[in-house]
Order: sequence, then structure tokens, then C-alpha cells
Amino acid sequence: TPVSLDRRFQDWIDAERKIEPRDWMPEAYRRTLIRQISQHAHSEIIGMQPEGNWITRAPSLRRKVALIAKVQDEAGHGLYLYSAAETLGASRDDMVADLLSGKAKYSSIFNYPTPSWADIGAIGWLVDGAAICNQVPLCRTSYGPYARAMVRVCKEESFHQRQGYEIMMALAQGTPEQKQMAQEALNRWWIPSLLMFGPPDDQSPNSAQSMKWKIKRHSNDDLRQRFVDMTVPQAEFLGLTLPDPDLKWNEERGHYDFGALPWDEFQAVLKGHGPCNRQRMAFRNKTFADGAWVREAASAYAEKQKARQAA
Ligand code: FAQ
Repeated sequence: TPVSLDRRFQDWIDAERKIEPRDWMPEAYRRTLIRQISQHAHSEIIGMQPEGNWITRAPSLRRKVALIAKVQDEAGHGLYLYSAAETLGASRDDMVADLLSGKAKYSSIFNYPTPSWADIGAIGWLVDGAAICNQVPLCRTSYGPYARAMVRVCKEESFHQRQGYEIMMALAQGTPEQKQMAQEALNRWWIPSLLMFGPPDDQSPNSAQSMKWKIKRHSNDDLRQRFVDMTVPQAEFLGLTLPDPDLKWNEERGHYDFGALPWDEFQAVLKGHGPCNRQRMAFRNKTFADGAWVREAASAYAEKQKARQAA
């Protein structure tokens, strides 16, 4: 009966075993994973835009080479993740169509602008830092193909994080104007980076079931706290100030306290009203249309090969 299948499934998960594509799984487990993995894939693809914006204007050849490599890695992450979702029976065409139509979610963080070169440093340091915090535990997520994809993704993310921190370091040790640029970028990205971890635990509808299935290994608030604790000393080392007057070490908790977060802003960004939502979607749609000839040529070539083999 389905009841005993469900129980055996949960026992298997509780024993820290992986679920593989051909294994039986509850439909809701499959749907939750397709949702999370495809949103993650879309985030990587849309996430290429804020930094792609600076490739032509990187301040040196060395910076340009590193930035191109990073943005290219993000395309690669998107492709592994779409493939992981396909192992659950999701169709690539449907996932892409949902992104292009605006039906699918992608991370709120990529709807913020990058007006200066220092934003590239801040994204690498904070956004990739947050991504690592969230994704290292996903290397132990219960679905095998997702867990294995995360191993490589996290290795690449740690290069991205160092790349960003090193940009911040150069600016923070530069002229007063450069240090000011770094501080302003930090001011822009700090709160959005904290929002990235998702709603507070008591307002996170998917958390309880996802934790039970070991899809998520830690709650949104736990990961957010871990990120704050990790980042405060890094900011101190740079000589920059985190833009939160309530940020303070709490001896009793053994963690940093921080100020209330603007959840109304988070909800607005999710509804499409962030500073760059429209621009990101318009660019993605244009790029998809501009690339149609490549997809058509590749399909025509594949057809020709198939016909030749059949003959
Ligand atoms: N933005 O019940 P929960 C990267 C949605 S890193 C937009 O807590 P869940 C690397 C959530 O989907 C960024 N939507 O949901 C990079 C749900 O909506 P739904 C991507 C958000 O899934 C760096 C609703 O709110 N990383 O790309 C956000 O249990 C630099 C309720 O929330 C991942 O995707 C948000 N920030 O927990 C690339 C990591 N937060 O679907 C380029 C994997 C929540 O019910 C440059 N994902 N929502 O309509 C996860 O760990 C989880 O899915 C969470 C959300 C933690 C994001």
C-alpha cells in the first residue's frame, strides 16, 4: 500500500541513504525537488546578468579573465541543475518556458543593480558567500543527482567568493575614493544578501517537509545566522562597516544579533517589483530569441545525422 511505501521511503532517508532517479518516491518529493532545483538553475542563469554587465569594463585584463570564467561557471551550474531536474522527469523546454514567461521564480538577489565595479567585488564576497553557506549542506541533500552536482558547484563557488573578496581587498586598501566605492557596494548588497536565505522559519511554508525529507539540511534562519557570523570578521578585516546599527555580538547566544529585515521588500521583489526584475526578464527573453538560429541549426544537424544513420 502507499502508506507502507511512504514509511519505507522515510526510513531510507532517515538512514542517510540517497534517493536515485529510478527509485520510488512520493509525488510531492518529486515536485518539491523539481521546484527547488529548477529555481536554483534559473537563478544561476539570471545571475549571469548583474556581473556580465561589467565584463567589458573590468579594470584590467586579469580581472576580465577571472570575471569571464566566473560568469561562464554560472552557465555551467545552470546546465548541471537543469540536467538534475530532468532526471526527475521535468522537461527542459517546460522549465525554460516557465522562466521566460515569468511563471518560475529565481533568486531575489539578482534583481538588484551593479552600478560600480565594486558591486562585482561585493557580489563575489557576499552573494557567493551566501550561496556557499546555503549549498555546502546541499552536498548531503537526499536526492543523489542534486547532491553530486552541488559538490562541483561548491568548489567553483569558493573560487568565486575569493575572487570577490580579493576585489574588495584591493579597493579597501586603495585610495579613499576606492575604499568609499567598496563601502557603498557593501551597503547596497548586505540586506539583499540576508534576504536571499528566504523567509523566516515561521513563514517558510516548504521548510518542515523539506527538512523531514532531508532535501534541506538546515533552516533558512539557521543558515542566515551562520552567514552573518562568518561575514562579520571578514568585514572587519577589510576595514569596512556592515550597514546595521543593531549588529552586535551576543555573548549568551554565541552569535551576532542583527536588525529586523525588510520582508515587505523581499515580497515585492518576488512579485516582480524589484529594481531590475523587468530588465532581467527582458534581457533573458531577447537572448533566447537571438539564439534561436543556433538551436535550429543544431536540431537540423542532429536530424541530418539521424537520417544518415538510418539510411
Ligand atoms: N528568492 O518555503 P520557503 C546562486 C521562495 S545562489 C526568490 O522557505 P524553500 C549562485 C521559495 O521559492 C541563489 N524566491 O522555500 C550565484 C518559495 O516559493 P514557492 C540560488 C525565494 O524552497 C551566485 C517561497 O519563497 N540558490 O544562484 C527566495 O524551502 C552569484 C517560500 O520560501 C538556490 O536556489 C529568494 N531568495 O527555501 C549565481 C539554493 N527565498 O516555490 C550567480 C537552493 C525563498 O513555494 C552569481 N534553494 N523563496 O512558490 C534553496 O535552498 C531553497 O529553495 C531556498 C528557499 C532556501 C532558496
